[in-house]
Amino acid sequence: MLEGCTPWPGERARRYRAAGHWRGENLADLLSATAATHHDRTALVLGGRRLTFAELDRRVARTAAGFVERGIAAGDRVVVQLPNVPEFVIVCFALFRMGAKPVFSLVSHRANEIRHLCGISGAVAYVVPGEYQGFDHTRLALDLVEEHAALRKVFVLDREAVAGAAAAPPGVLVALDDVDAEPLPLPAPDPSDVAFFLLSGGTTALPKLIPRTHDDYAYQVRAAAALLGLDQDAVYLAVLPAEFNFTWGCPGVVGTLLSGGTVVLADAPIADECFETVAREGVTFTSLVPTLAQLWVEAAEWSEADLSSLRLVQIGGARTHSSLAARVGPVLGCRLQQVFGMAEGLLTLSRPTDSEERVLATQGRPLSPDDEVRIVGPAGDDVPPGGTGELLTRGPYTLQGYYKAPEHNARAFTEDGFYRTGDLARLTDDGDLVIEGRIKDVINRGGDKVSAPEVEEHLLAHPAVAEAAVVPVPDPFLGERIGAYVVPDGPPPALRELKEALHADGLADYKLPDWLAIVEALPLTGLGKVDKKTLTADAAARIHAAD
Ligand code: J2J
Repeated sequence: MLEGCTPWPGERARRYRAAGHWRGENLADLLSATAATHHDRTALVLGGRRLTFAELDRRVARTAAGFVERGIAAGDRVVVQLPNVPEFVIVCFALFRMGAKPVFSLVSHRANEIRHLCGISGAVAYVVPGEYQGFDHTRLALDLVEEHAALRKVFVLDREAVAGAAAAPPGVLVALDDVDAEPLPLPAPDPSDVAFFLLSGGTTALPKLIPRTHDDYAYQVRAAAALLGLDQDAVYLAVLPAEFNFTWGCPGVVGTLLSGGTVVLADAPIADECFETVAREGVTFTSLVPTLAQLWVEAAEWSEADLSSLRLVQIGGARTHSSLAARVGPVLGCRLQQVFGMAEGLLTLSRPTDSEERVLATQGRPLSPDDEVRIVGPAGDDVPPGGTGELLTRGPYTLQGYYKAPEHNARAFTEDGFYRTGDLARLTDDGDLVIEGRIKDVINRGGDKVSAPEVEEHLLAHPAVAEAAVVPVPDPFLGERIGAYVVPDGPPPALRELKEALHADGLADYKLPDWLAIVEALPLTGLGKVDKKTLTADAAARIHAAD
């Protein structure tokens, strides 16, 4: 396994192989094998663009050869930041084929996040859209090339952005279209090695990289696809960003493609546009965060679009209110599946045969019979059956360690390899998981995970801020928003001023505080740490009083 990653202990690896979970297959070959069977069927759709499996496989092979021609080698890391376009899929599978490792970045990430990703991954290349939603990614990429010695290539989706870019060192900027060469015989990547990196939702100031192997991810998507009964008639609408684990492989984009089904990419999650796409393409399933599901349900009550092809909507990523869950099926005319998941691994899902009561009230059961789940109290002991505690897990597709993070790993994993999720959960008598809250210092803003320490660090860098603590504040739509408690240094800053400063710092916009309380001091726990429980309760009371 790539240096800096933690392999599964031998005994468990043998068990997962013996059980047939890990089959020694790599994701690129799996796609080629599907293409060989499904040749002329449609693999990818975006608006009027359609690619058959044969075309997709050929583009992947040519792009892989093109990357090799441009000096990208097996083992290299490549930060990939693209919206939901076919090229995202092509680039990722091309990198899988040649054994280079995509590092998935959200399109909303800015200098702060990308600088860190390039630094920690030692990326040699960065794939960008050009200008997207008013932001000049090419400009940022060129700045980062100057900062990071390892970073020597920037591949740009929009050819015009290459021509229009301010003076770049020769050979650095390359239009993605030009990454194209006669397919080469390339050595197959090792299935037990890292295929790509996902980002952690982050309990630390800077996001950690999650290595996902070919073996573990192929298993995740195969098991999830089997659970949903996917076959070549599946049509998946990728509404959320494709680089989100939920969209990419739960079973999502990869699971649908490897089942011979069609992936329809949505370039915006707007309900009415998505409904037209559902009707036009005969979409059979999709995955949404609760806030989007809410918007869809509201829009569907007015819409005349034909949603009759839709059989299943998966909802996950954040807490789903039972009132919303109850409306999904009747209004959208399909089944609901609750999904609890994490880029680190463990997925729990309700099953198609579950009673309505179970589907509405729980987050279902682990995907794999070999997922091990424990619910523990603060001292690390198992709580009595039915009790609430921290969810710990290990299994055939849950990481054994973040990339190059030995100190953090020592805290995030137990000695026997269980990952401490930081989520509070309980198990029902039927074995279903119910998520009750969390102990990690993260705000879940409508499914977007924001590390409180990261925002605090940026607030503290502002001259008008002496102390800062970031906590979730309740929000009827997003579930939670980002609340900042600030002890000022001199005249108190306004929320707008802080937001502008953090934006200028290069922090992604979804991490900017939504709400500000100026206080004289921050409450402390007996151990002298900021008492976030008190602040969270205080924020909820203030919001409630203001309503
Ligand atoms: C409450 N909290 C949830 C749920 C995730 C499928 C689905 C989601 C993700 C994801 C994913 C939740 N109810 N149903 O990767 O493959 C919160 C928990 C969890 C964190 C992980 C997938 N579903 N959460 O959301 O890595 O706090 O993955 O630990 O972005 O989201 O976030 P992330």
